Amino acid sequence: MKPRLVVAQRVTEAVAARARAGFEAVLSEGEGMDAAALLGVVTTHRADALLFGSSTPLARETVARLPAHLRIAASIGVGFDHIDVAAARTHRLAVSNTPDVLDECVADFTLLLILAACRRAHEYEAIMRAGWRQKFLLDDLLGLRVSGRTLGILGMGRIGRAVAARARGFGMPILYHNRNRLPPEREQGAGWCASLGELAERCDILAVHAPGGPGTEKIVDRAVLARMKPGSVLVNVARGSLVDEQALLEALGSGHLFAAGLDVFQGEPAFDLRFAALPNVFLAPHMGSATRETRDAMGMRALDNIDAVLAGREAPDALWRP
Ligand code: 8YV
Repeated sequence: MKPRLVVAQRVTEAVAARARAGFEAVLSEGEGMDAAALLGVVTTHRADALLFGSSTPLARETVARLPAHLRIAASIGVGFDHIDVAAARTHRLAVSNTPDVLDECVADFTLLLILAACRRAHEYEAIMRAGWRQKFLLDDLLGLRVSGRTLGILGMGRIGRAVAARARGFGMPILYHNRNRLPPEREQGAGWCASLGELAERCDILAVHAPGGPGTEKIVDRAVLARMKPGSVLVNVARGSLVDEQALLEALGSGHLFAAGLDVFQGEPAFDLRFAALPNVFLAPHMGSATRETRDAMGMRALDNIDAVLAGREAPDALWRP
């Protein structure tokens, strides 16, 4: 008898194939079940395991109502601000995420945002799609040279360090802020700033790589943005909740910031359309991890966690441990 699995949103073909082969699986083709639909199908299918993503929040009330036969809820993604981990612990429900496997692609995407924001990619693209036809002079539409500019990394975890490795290749000095200073082998020459405010003041490009969730809402607030150098750049591939968007819109509109590159927003997918009206913002719809290889690897890693728990072991990427 195969174990019983619910997959709460569409996954890549390779992940779906492994789910079908290893489980009695119910696979949703949609964008992510809401709590009511999830509770219904997990119960009627008598699921042992759940595979889900950030579009299916596991809030306290939902966790409390999940049936006892569900042994693990494995999330596809490294961020877990959509999961009430404390509630999962209370109900002894194993929950897991998928760290490591997306570091390289999210770091690549961060460089894409840095380059696109500094080099005015959105404006150039728009000119081409409108037919170009007008000559530009040597001082028209100038961007910022990336090499030699200091990159400030907020959150020097695995993704932050992968960004730093790439930025070194672009000739960018690196500063970072973490609560605690890293050992030298992890710093690789990057300078530590004791506060986010100090980092904001000293860098030319600020890249946000902090986890979302309680205590991190709007840590890049109006005061932090004001401390950034005039003409500097902000990029965010982490979570929209980390940034005060109203203050960011004002800083971009006034020209205090030269540009921003944004992959994440508050209230996704219904992001604040005022960003789309600004020429100095490069926008993406939360695609940092979106490559075939990485999305496959994320799904496989989530299934590895499910396999472990159903075999009586601890999930390798457990979000709480007894
Ligand atoms: C995912 C992400 O696309 O890993 C994360 O935290 O934000 C993205 O890589 C998303 O979470 C999929 O559920």
